[in-house]
Amino acid sequence: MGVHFTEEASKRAVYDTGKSFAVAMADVNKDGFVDMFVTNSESSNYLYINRGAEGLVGEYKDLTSPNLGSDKRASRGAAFADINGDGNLDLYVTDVSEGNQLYIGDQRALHRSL
Ligand SMILES: [Ca+2]
Ligand SMILES: [Ca+2]
Repeated sequence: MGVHFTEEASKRAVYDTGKSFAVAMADVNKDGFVDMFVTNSESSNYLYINRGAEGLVGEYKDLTSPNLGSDKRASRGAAFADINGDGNLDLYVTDVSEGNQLYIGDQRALHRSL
């Protein structure tokens, strides 16, 4: 008896061809469904929002925005936590080329903290 997994990245719209290093999962928009952030090197990082609120649980839409590492950074790790205690998740991304990034979330979006 074991656990069987089926690969469904493209079926669930969480497929990109970047050189991915890490994934952080959390309910970023507080709709009750787990969202996904993927770090890439030499291409954009991706923020995928779970479409559970639309009745498509476990299927995703790409909500990557230019402020989440759409440049040619070399992102490696990522973690979500509410670091400023406002009730919204924030995101810390490690980067081996241009410094780590801290993004402050407001439930609707994550904004780079300068
Ligand atoms: Ca969510
Ligand atoms: Ca916060």
